Amino acid sequence: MNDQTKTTTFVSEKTGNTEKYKTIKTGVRNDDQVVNPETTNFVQLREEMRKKMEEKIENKLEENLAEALSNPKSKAVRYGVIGSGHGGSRIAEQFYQFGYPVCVINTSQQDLHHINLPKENKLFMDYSLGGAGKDMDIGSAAVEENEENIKQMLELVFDKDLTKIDSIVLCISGGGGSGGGSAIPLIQIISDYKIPMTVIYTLPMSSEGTITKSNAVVCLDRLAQLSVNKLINGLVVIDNSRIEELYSDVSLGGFFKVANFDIANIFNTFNTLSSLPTQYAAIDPMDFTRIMTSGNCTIYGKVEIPLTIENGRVSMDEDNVAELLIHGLQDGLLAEGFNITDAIRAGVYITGKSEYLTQIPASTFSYAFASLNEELKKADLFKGIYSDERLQDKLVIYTLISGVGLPRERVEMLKEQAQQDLSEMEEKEQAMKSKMEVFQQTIKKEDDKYKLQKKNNSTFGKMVNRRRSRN
Ligand SMILES: Nc1nc2c(ncn2[C@@H]2O[C@H](COP(=O)(O)OP(=O)(O)OP(=O)(O)O)[C@@H](O)[C@H]2O)c(=O)[nH]1
Ligand SMILES: [Mg+2]
Repeated sequence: MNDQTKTTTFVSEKTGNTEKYKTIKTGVRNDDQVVNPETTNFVQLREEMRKKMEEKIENKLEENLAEALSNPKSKAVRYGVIGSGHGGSRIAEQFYQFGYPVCVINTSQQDLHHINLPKENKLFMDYSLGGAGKDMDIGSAAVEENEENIKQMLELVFDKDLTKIDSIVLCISGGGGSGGGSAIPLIQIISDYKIPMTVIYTLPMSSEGTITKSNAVVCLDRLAQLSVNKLINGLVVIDNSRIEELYSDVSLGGFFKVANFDIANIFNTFNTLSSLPTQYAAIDPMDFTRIMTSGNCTIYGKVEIPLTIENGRVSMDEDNVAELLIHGLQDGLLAEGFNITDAIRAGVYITGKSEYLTQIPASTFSYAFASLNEELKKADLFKGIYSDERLQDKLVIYTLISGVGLPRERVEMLKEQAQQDLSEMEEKEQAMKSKMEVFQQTIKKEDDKYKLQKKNNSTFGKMVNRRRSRN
């Protein structure tokens, strides 16, 4: 083998300058491998090398997208996550698995035990018998009593003055006593740090009981007030009953796992994509922050759009893509009953295999975005297109809509269901009492004072008070 190196100069077509070309090896193994400087078209060669290099960079970025989802450095916003109550802690735990700093609180040691976090990131508020038994007053009082412990944990996990993070995400599963009851005092405590805060709030599943449903509505109402008063900067509403519909084939045991993964994964995807470079269209960290802090409620979701591929080419027209996008958008949201025409801002992140993304004409995406903007009644729409090589014959679209009002229909439905269940329960209670009555009595209507007295004198109230006087 006769290896030789040469340096060649040539005139760049682009700049017109004379450039020194790299050293070229002219290894003579057989005729095919010989690079002859006299006959080789260097412009073409350089073009090929540039393409290869671009492919390499592209692959790196694509690799990064998959990796970036669990890389704390590849985030637009450094969120610190707090979970309260059982459901809230489990959603927060899922964020921890994506690499976010997380801490959780609960009145139940049992429930905390199963949360896979370091011990110092979990705070047990020893306030009641264990759990709040769906009594929101207990969740609220437990937080008030533990203010110093909570602050200590926040400063341990997120550093003093919370300097390790830019913003807080507070996860609350509405309906319970610990999570729901804790929400307001917890927000007040966090607000002392003057750090932007987003609440992820879940509404109950369809099969849940009266107290859960009515608690969920009461807590949502309180959070909505805080959102209006800007004590919280974003209120993300997730509806468990909507997720139940989306995953109707998932077993009851696996439901919360699937739901929590989706809730944290989609949020994390927005936060990750907004930090990544793309050769198409980018939503940058500032755009993402603007969407997240638009006030009122925020909803989000993801949808898969199958691509029709013929002979390795995408064969879909503009109308087709736009239609799928608009229909898919509403279907994929993790909440329902909102009026999306209220939206102030929205972010649409389209992801797909770069091979197919480059085949879809820019006008198709523009048309889809324009139709979407019509649908949202001219919200401020941010558009991102990112490659994701994990995807095959489909696009995955992540949508974030903010500034919408409360989900009126859903709230009314929850109130109605709670009211109906309550009447049935009262009837049953009445019937139960009459079964034990020796003499016919008229049951006195309870006023608030009497109710409170009854609560404290109830077996449950007495037990809680005894435990508290021991502490
Ligand atoms: N998305 C989601 N929702 C959950 C999960 N666990 C519970 N929930 C929902 O949250 C509601 C409140 O339940 P919990 O979170 O267990 O209640 P808690 O805050 O611990 O309050 P107490 O049990 O009363 O002390 C339930 O009715 C469910 O709808 C979860 O892991 N994920
Ligand atoms: Mg609980």
